[in-house]
Amino acid sequence: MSAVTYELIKTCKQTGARLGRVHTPHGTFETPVFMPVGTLATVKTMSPEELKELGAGIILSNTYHLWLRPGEDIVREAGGLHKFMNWDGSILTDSGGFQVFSLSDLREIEEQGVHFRNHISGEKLFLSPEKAMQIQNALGSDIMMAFDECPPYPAEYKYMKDSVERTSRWAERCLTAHERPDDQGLFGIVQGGEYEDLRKQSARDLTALDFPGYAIGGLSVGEPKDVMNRVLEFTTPYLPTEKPRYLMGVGSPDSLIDGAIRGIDMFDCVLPTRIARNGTCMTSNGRLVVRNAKFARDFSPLDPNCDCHTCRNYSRAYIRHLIKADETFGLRLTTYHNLYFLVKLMEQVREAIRADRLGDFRDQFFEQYGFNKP
Ligand code: PRF
Ligand code: ZN
Repeated sequence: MSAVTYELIKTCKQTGARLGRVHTPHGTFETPVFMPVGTLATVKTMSPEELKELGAGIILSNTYHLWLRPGEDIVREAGGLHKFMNWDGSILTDSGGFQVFSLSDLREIEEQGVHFRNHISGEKLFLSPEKAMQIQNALGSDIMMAFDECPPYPAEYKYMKDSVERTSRWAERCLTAHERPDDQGLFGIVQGGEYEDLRKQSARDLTALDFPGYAIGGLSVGEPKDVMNRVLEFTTPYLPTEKPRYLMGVGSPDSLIDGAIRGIDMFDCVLPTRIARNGTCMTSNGRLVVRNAKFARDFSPLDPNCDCHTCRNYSRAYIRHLIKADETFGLRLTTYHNLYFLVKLMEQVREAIRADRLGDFRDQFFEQYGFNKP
């Protein structure tokens, strides 16, 4: 029995979206789910108690960052990432592949792995499938990700084909190097850019290796929205229905709903926490830049339709004041609200799937959020 299993509860008759449950050694969460990002073993500004309270069942962390500091040995000595950060829910760790490509310059890809420079110290480093597995085994995350290449958008067909084939060989090496299959599940990552035959080839290669779950990578890298939706539509049919599907790095409310409609179960993104720290909130009526001068005397909550701790107790005027004055409490209040907003949104998505009306829910949500406006 795999460390991570998926239970499909039902599919929405209106859209085909999936309602399910993922079981890990640190509990069960319902899907579709949004996973807050805790890059450096903390979801910036939030305590684990607050994450629990706002309804998060799984968070994401990063191999690359924890490898550079404090180093995976320290986390292992602490008793693993859960103990180190005092989070007893599920944890997924990204493999470092994407971070190497997005954060470091001077990278050089070869069959064995990737040479690059530490984005903090400038020191020369090398990451490989084996190293990424060794680090994630030391961290002890519930879900580990295979070491992949996330090519830029757009990329030439020939480049993408070679990259997909290498990512498949790397995935096989990850499986071989994985030392804790009984308490850590390893997910494969489908690449292939916008090319239908390459997505198919990637999905075929990876499903042959029988991972307990599959991610779709290489999206939300600058392509138009309709390209992402089309890629999801032609990729998910090649993935097994009895395993969870994770769309990496996607977290805008519209994309979460449109991803769920295309059969995605898991999402993560820094978007809600990052924009919160620069004074932008997601609300049922669209984005609200609470930093703006027009909120100086607005004593209403961030979102009149939200019942989160922030919205029940604090006004736009107060939060604006805190953020303008560089008071960290302001960042905690907006971060809490944005995470609550996405966690609640996914709860509503699951409720709509249960009632076979996710299509209607999408129309209503888009109308109110303002996505349908020109
Ligand atoms: N691969 C990995 N992590 C990722 C991505 C990917 O393609 C993306 C793409 N949006 C985000 N995070 N390993
Ligand atoms: Zn709120």
